Amino acid sequence: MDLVTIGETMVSFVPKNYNSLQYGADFTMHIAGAESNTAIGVRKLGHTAGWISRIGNDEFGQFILRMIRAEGIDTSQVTVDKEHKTGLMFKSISPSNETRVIYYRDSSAATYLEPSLISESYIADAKILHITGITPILSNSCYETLRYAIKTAKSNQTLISFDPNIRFKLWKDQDNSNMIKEFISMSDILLIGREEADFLFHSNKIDVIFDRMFSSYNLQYVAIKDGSNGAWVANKEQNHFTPAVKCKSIDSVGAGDAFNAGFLSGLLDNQDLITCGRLGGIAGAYATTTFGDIEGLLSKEEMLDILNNKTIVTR
Ligand code: KDG
Repeated sequence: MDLVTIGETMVSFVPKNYNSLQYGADFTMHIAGAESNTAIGVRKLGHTAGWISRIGNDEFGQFILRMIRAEGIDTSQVTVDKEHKTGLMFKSISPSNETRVIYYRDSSAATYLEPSLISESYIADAKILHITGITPILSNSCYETLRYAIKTAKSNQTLISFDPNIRFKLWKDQDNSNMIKEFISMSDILLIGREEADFLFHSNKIDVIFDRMFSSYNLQYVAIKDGSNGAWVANKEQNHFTPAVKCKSIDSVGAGDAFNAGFLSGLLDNQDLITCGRLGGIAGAYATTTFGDIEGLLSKEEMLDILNNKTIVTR
C-alpha cells in the first residue's frame, strides 16, 4: 500500500436544515473519520490505501465498511466487535453556517483497537503510515496500538505522517499536549492546523514555530494549515506560503484531512514541496464545498485540471 492509516470512522448524521437540533431535523447519513477521509483522498488521487479499524456488528458498521470499500480502500484489516457498537456523530449547522459536532462514541468498537490487531507486515509494506491525535485520546489500548504501529513502521522505513487533529471535546478537562508532542517526536511528516501549531509551540509567528519544530523534532516535512488564509509548507531547508484556493465553501469539517491527502499524494509522486502544498490547498478547499467529509474529495483528473488552470467543459 502507498498509505495505511488507523482510526475510528463514525456514521455522521448531517441535518438538512439549519435549526438547532432541539427543534428536530431531517438527517442524511455520511461517514466521518479523519483517517479514512485522508485515505480516501489519497486513493482518489491515484494511490493505494488501506484503513485499519474496528466497527460494531451493526448496520452502521456495515454502512461505513461499504462506503469505504466503494472508494477502493483496502479494508482487510478491519475487525468486527460483537460487543461494542459503531460510533456515531451528529452535525448541527447554525444559520450562520457554523458547524458543530456532537459525538456518541464513548466505548465504541473502535476504542477497543489493540496492538494484537495490527499486522506487522501490513505496516512494514506501506510507504506511509498516517495517524492522527484523535486515536490515542480514544482509549489506552488505542494509544498502545498507535505506538506499536509506529515502532513497526520505524523498523521498516515506513514514513510516519501525523496530524494532531486536536478535538477539545474529546480531551474533556485533560491537557493532552504532551501526548500529542510524543507523537510529533516519532513522526517524519507533520500536518498541523495553524491554531494547533500556535497552541503547541507557544507562538503565533510562523518562523518561530518552524524553528521550534525543526530544532526540537526530527521532522522531514511540515505543513501548517490555516484554512481560508492558506497554508505554509516546509522542509529543513525552506518554507513556502500557499495561498488559499477560492471556492464556494459550505462546511469546513474534513478540509484538513483533504489537505493531508493532497500533500501526501504529492510526496508519493515525488513532487516538489511547492507542488505538494498546492495539491493540499486545492484538495482542502474543494472538500469544503459539500456537507459530508468525503464527497468533495477530488479525483486525480479533476485535481490536475484545477492545478493546470484548465477550463472545465460542463455542458
Ligand atoms: O476532520 C474531520 C473529522 O475529524 C470528523 O469528521 C470526524 O474523525 C472525526 C472526529 O473524530 O472528529
